[in-house]
Amino acid sequence: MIYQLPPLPYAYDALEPYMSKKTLTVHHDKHHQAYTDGFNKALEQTPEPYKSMKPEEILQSLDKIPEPVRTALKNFGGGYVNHSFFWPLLKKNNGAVPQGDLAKAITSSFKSFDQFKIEFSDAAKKLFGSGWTWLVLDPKTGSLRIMNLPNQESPVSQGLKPLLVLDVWEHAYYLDYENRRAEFIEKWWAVVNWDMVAQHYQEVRKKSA
Ligand code: MN3
Repeated sequence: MIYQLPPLPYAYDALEPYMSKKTLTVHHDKHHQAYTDGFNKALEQTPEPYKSMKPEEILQSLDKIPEPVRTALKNFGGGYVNHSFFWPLLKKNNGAVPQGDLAKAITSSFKSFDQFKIEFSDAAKKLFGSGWTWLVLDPKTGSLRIMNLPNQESPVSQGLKPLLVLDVWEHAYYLDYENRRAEFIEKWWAVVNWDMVAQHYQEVRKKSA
């Protein structure tokens, strides 16, 4: 199986002024492409049955895969999967907020939507070095949780179900915001695609039911 870089699901300038055309071009066409290439290379060394699994299933099976291919799959397979998950979660939202079941779940886990935003932004600001801030559903408790993971680690490796994610690697914001990660995080709320988050929430609830 050879994976292709999924096309960006909108124009490169669709998220201006929050994320520039230049940032999206480099981030998608260079960084995501490099993870895709690295993932394909790692798969050449991956033994069966893992080699034929879906990328997410490979990430769930990392502890059974021998080194050094395990680390290569964690880094490049994670980078491939995480960025593929990230792009569709971006869309100019004109101030929209979560609705329906997703809104209820956020309120029930974080007291209020505003409190959720504060906690998520705080986590993203505090993440040291490179990594991603996630909103996940924990199937064991049924509640939502914010978590930071380093580098290209994925919550699916821990049995958690991702709903929303923010890439806080410097390559995600440095061209637009230089070292001002906090400002990037604040602006990012304007491009969260809540319909897509709600869609993920419905899908994972169906699977855990
Ligand atoms: Mn990235």
